[in-house]
This record gives sequence, C-alpha cells and structure tokens, in this order.
Amino acid sequence: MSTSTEPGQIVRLEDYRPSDYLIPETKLTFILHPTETRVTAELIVRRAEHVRKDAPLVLDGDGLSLDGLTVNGELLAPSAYEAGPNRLVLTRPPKAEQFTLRIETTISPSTNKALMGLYQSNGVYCTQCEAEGFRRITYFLDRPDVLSVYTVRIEADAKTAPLLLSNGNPVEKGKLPGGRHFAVWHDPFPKPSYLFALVAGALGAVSDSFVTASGRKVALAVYVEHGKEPRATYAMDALKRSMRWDEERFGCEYDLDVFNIVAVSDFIIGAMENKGLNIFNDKLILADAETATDADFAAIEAVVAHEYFHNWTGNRITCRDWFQLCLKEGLTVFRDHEFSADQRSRAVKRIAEVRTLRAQQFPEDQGPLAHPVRPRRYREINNFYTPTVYEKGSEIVRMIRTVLGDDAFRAGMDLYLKRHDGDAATVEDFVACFEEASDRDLSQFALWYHQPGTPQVQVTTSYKAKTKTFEVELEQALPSVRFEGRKRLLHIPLSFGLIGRNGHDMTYDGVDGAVVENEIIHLRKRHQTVRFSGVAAEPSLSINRGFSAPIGLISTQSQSERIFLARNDSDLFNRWEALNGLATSALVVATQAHRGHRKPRFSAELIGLFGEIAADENLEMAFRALALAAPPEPEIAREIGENIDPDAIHAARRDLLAAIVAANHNQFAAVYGSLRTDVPSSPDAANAGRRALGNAMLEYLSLSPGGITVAAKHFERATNMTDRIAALTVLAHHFPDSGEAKAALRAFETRFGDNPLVMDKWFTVQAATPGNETLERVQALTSHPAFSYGNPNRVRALIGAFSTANQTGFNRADGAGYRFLAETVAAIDKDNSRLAARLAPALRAWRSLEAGRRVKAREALSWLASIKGLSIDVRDIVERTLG
Ligand code: B3K
Ligand code: ZN
Repeated sequence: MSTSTEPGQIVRLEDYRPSDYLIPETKLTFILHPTETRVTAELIVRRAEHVRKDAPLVLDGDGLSLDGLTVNGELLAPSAYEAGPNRLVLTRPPKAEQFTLRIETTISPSTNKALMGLYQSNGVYCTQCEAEGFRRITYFLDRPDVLSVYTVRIEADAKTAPLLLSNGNPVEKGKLPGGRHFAVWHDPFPKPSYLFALVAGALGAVSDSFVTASGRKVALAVYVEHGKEPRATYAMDALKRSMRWDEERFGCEYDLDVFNIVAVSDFIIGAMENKGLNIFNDKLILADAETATDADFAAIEAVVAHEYFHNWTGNRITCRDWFQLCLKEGLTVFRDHEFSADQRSRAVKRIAEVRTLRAQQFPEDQGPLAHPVRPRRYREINNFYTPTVYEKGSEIVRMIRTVLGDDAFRAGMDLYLKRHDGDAATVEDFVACFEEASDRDLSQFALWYHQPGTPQVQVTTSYKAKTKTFEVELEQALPSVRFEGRKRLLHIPLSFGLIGRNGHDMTYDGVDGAVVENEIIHLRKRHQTVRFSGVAAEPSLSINRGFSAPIGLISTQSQSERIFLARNDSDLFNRWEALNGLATSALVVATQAHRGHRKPRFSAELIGLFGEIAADENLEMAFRALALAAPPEPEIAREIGENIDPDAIHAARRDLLAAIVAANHNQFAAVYGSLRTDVPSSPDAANAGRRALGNAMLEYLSLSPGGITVAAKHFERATNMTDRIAALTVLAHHFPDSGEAKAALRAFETRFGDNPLVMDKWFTVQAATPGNETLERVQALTSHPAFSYGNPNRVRALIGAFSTANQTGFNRADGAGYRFLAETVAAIDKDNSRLAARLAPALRAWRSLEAGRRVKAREALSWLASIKGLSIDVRDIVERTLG
C-alpha cells in the first residue's frame, strides 16, 4: 500500500507499508454552516524514523478544495505543495522531525447526499467516516494505522444546534456573539480518523448513568428527535446491559466519562462505533410495542451491544489496514452473538444465526463475489463490509473457542486485549495470542481466514456389532470458488454425539485421541476415519452440533434416521437442523416434480413431525416457531444449485405448507387457540417466543379453508406490531387480491402514515409479495409520499426487499425485475454510490438461474457495466459479478 491511494486503483495486502508520517495530535475547529462549514485542522506531524528527510507528505482528500495552508505558522511557497480534490502533497516538507500543519477547507453538509463525511440529516449535522469518509472533511492521513489524539472545537448557531457533540470528554463550552455558541471535546485515546465523529443539532435525550466495575461513573445519553424519547428507553437499557456484560464476560470496562448515542434518520449503514459517540440509524434505536416488532427489539439490543463492544475490539485495538477488517468486525459480531445468547435462549439464538449465515453468507461464498474473510486485494473497501467478513469472521472466532475450550479462549482474549491495547493490529497478531495462550499450533486452522468458499464434508458411518465398533468416515472437499492461491485442507472442528435408541447420548470406551478431543472431532486431513470402540449398540451420529463449523454437510443418513434425530437429538440446534434438512430435501424433490408438471408428494412421517413439534410443550415456543418455519426459497435454490426456476420453488414450498396444515390442522388450531389470549406486549424472550409460535401457526392456519378470516381477525385484534405485521404479511402474500388484504394495507397506512420507520414495513410487505404483478406495484410505490430515493432506509425497504426477499417477483421470467433493479441502481448511483453498491449484489446469483432468466439477468448487468460515469463502488460489484 502506498502512502496514499488513487480512487479505484487495486490495493494489495502485500504492498502494505507503514506511513512515512504520523499525526500524534489533531486539533479540529468546525464553524458550522449548512452550505459553508469552515474546517480548520491543526496537525502535529512527525516523520517516522528511518524515513528520508525529503520524503513527500501525501494527505488524502475526497472532493476537497484547499482554502489555507501554513507550516509552523508560515505560508508555504506555491512550489512547495500541490493541492487537488483528492490529495494534498507537501513536495518539500520541513526538514525538522516534527512540525505543525494548519489546513483550512470549506464543505457543504446540507448538499452532501452521499451521507459520508459531514452531512445534515433532518437538519442535524452528523458524520460517517468509516471507511474513508474523513477525507471528505479535511486532508489527512486517512488510514487506520495513523492514530491521533483529537481535540475538537465546534461552533454553531445556538438555536438550531443547541447540542454540540464529538468524541471523548467535554472540556469547555460557552456563548459566542451573534447567537452562536461553542463546545470543546477532547478524546485522550489515540484513534484513527475513521472513528472521528461530530453531531450538532436540536435533539431530545434519554439520560442515565453507569458505574463501572472499578467505580467510575459514566454519564450516558441516547439522543433522538424531540418527542421520540419514550421510544429510546429500550436502547438505553440494552446499552447498560451491554456495559455490564462486557465487564463480566471479557473484563472490558468503559474508559471515558461519557458515552453518547445519537440516532439520525438518514444513515447509510446500521450504526457506527465512533469513540464515545456512537451514531445510529434511528431504525436501530427507536422502538415500542406499538411500532416495533420483537425482531426489531432483538436487533436493537444486538446492534447497541455490537457498537458498544467495539470500544475494545475496534477502537482500543484497531486494524492496521482495511484487509484486517474482520479483526474488529468478526470478533465484535462474535461478542454480540454471545451477548444475545446470554440475554435470550442460546439454542434459539444459534439457529437464528445459522439461518442468517446460510441466507446471506453462504450465497456470497458460493458465488462470484466470494472472497476470503481476510481478503488480499480490493478496489473499493466499502464493498468488503460483507456477510463473509462479519458473519463468517464471527464463525472463525467461534471455532477458535471450540478448538481451544472456554478457558484457553478467554486466556487468549485476555492476552490480545492486554498486548495490543492501543495498537493497530493484524489477524496474525490475534491468532498468535491464542496460540500462545493455549500452546497450540493454529497455522492450519488460520487458513479459514485466507481461503474463500464453503467447505463440504461428507459423512458415512458403519457399526460392527461383533466388535462393538462404530466408524465415522469423514471427507472434506474444498470449495470450487475462484481463488488465486493453492487451496489447502482446513482444520474443521466438528462437535458431535452418539445417540442411542433411547434418545440419550451414549458413551464409548476408546477413540483415537489425536482426532477426538473434548467431544470434538478435529478433521485435518482429506479423509479421516474415526473409530469408536466399546459402543454397546448401533448409535445415530449427531454431528456438527451447534453448527460448530460453517460447512455444508453431505450425509448418507436415511430419512428415518434423520427423523429420529429430529425427535431425539439432545442438541437442540441439531434437532432443528435435522428437520430443516428433511424439509429442504423434500422441497428439492417437489421442485423437480413441479418442473416436470407432476404433483409433488411428501412423506407422511415428515409431515406428521410438524404437528408433533408444534404441540410439544417440552420445547420452548421460540424453538418451535423456528422449527415449524419451512426453509426459505433462496435456501432451496442454493440447495438445487443450478438451472434454478424460482416459480417452481415457490409452488413446491406452498404445496409443502398446504400438506403440513392439511395433516396437522387440529394440533395447530389448538396451539393457536391456547396462545391468543393475554400476551403481554413486552419484548422479553418468553413473550416474543409466544408471539413467534402464534404467528407461525397463523400462517399455516391461513392456508386451510376459511383461513383468510383467521388472518383478518388476527390483524384487527393485534395489540402490538409483531402480530399486526405478521397478519398483514399473511394477508398480502397469500391473498394479495383479496378485499381483506387491501383493507388491511389501507388501515395500516392510515394508522402509521406519519411514521417513516413503520411505513418501511408497509413498503417491505408489498415489495415481498410473490408473483409477477409486484414489480408494477413497487414501481408505483416509488411515487408514494412516504417514499424517497434519498433515504437509505426507504430504498432498502422497498427496492432492497423486492430484489432480495421476493424470489418470484424479482426473477420474473421476462427479466423486467432485473432491468428495474439495474435502472434504479444507476439512478441512485449519481447521488449515493454506497447505497447503489449495496443494492447491486442482488444480481449475484445470475449464473445459477435457468437459461432464460440467466440471459436476462446478464443483460441487465452488462447494461450497468456499459454506463459511462458509473461509480467505482458499483462498477467493482458489477464487474466482479460478471466475472
Ligand atoms: N463499523 C461500522 C461499519 C462501517 C461501514 C462502512 N462502509 C459499523 C459496524 O460494523 O459496527
Ligand atoms: Zn462492527
């Protein structure tokens, strides 16, 4: 990596070299104004040791123009520097090792539509700097390994911006002439520029305080638009729980006097972990039972925790370069998963995680956008904030814990947090801490970071009654995705159990200790035979329990054995997995039947299992709800792999749902009836579980005769958003042309028309309605007064949902869905390339479609690629997708 990079050029890990110059101190002054904000940066610049005295100082910029420049207080000769929109170069820097650089720029927050750098959202000044947005504010060494101590002075109009916030602790504030005022903030912790933040505006607050384990009192606040404070109390509660949990589980204590969260309505991502001043998309802060679903509450809890946890894993220890992104993101996702698992049901949480992984990461890892968790090259780093970096990155950390065990894992984390505090670290630094703490060699394991693709493991078992031996044969196949290096065999940790006929886990006398340790099979070779001796009777193998490794499992187990596991596995995750696998296989066969114009048939035993699980009161309700949900359409498509016809998949899935309810109507009606009374609206896990089970039943019951009335009543009687949206979805998706669906959509719109976040749900329900007609509906909704192309939440709720959550509508056989998406991406790209680039991957599965759709999807992609002036962000996605 050179000191500074040209936009659009490929950046390679092997080119990394430390910066020639450092900036130990940064003083910023902002004189805020909607179109002419004046920014003065006073930087203490120090030349790194061993760097030549005349090495040029190259600072990054993005669309900037220089208003003033002094070095040690002196104006520079025009020949001593070059200033352009994308860089400021001091061609002849001072000879002294250290000097002060003063840079003045003027920026226009109110016209900044890209929502990167400093911009205004509903009149509130706010920032988003990760990954490379700081260079839109001032010229800087905008790279994560340049850490600086910031002091920030903000001046603004006192009436429109009474609140002035930045990172760190408040040090001073006061009045200025002309109705203006100022505040000064100081952050004693050196940080990279991507963690800089500023907020100024008129906001209301929910305030509280927290006393840390060592007795330090921290003032907490969550700032939201005036009047919305009551909807911010859950976020505050989640914050306090996160702070306590991080002390207890990881020994991480908060380190400043204040911690502020600000919610804004125009935000390009979910939230951002700026030191001491997290900025959130208001969708991930605002919630009450009237307007938010249980899933919204759970997401708020997880994201508030995630951003808070970054304070140690991301901020105190940051990344040396952007190739190391998973170092902070994978680890912090792992930490937020653990937090949610502790706050709720661990098994249910794990199932939900794996569903997300399969829905988002597996398709990425198996398609043209596949990349290693720690990539080696990128053209646009923002396109690497992916499910692979985040979710698979988290799975790797989870596997480290599985391989090492809890105690050695914690010892490794303690070492990492201590040794690298204040560093910009690498994945190698991280892994080395676990190797040292456990005295193990993790070099083969570390390949998980470096090789893309989802590995497959084939499992076959055999039992010899005579010798009482049980053999498990495992074979790993490396994924077939494109990869520049030589693919090597992985170390795959497989948690397992041997289950006896009575449903209990069996014991055995012996097994090869190098392969099995602490109930984990360590698959390191291509083939591995694991021989268990002293096994009294033939067991059923339950393997990859808790999804210990993010792999595809190819099992030769018979249907009856899988049904046995679905009924008996003591590992709840694998019970779910057995049922889910059975249903997926059945749906693959049923899809083939539809394509051959045959009526699919389903096994009565499998269908009966759904009724059993619904009524099994020993299972928690949230688990039952997850188990009863048939595999989603994209999951079936992924299983089929090629020549995909989304209409056939949809029809097959509907047939399965219909067969399940036809056989189990009475059980479902009884469960539904037992749940409908008096469910408190509170979002705790138990009540959320009740609602989830009730709504799972509702979907099935709606598909039996008279079901539309059940759904319409459910909608009318709903006392909370979870139930209301569940009923609205059933009506709109299963009975799109009915008067009931239309009336419910109208009623919802009337009631929530003035709440943009709730209207997003209304857009999404309609965008996700299966069938050919939805495209025209979506196009019409782009003119709805509540819709706006400028707001990322609106765009994702309508266009994003249409292209990712509507397999039949988006993949319309005439290709109109693809064209619509391509045109929308091109239009949005003009103002907001980041938002456009996040929509574009919806076309990544084009190669696996049946021939007709494949050609049409390819045409849409090629059309995008042919546009002159397309942003680098979108071009990067489109060109990689086309391959
Ligand atoms: N670190 C941010 C993501 C920034 C995305 C930049 N394109 C939020 C998070 O992961 O916590
Ligand atoms: Zn993060």
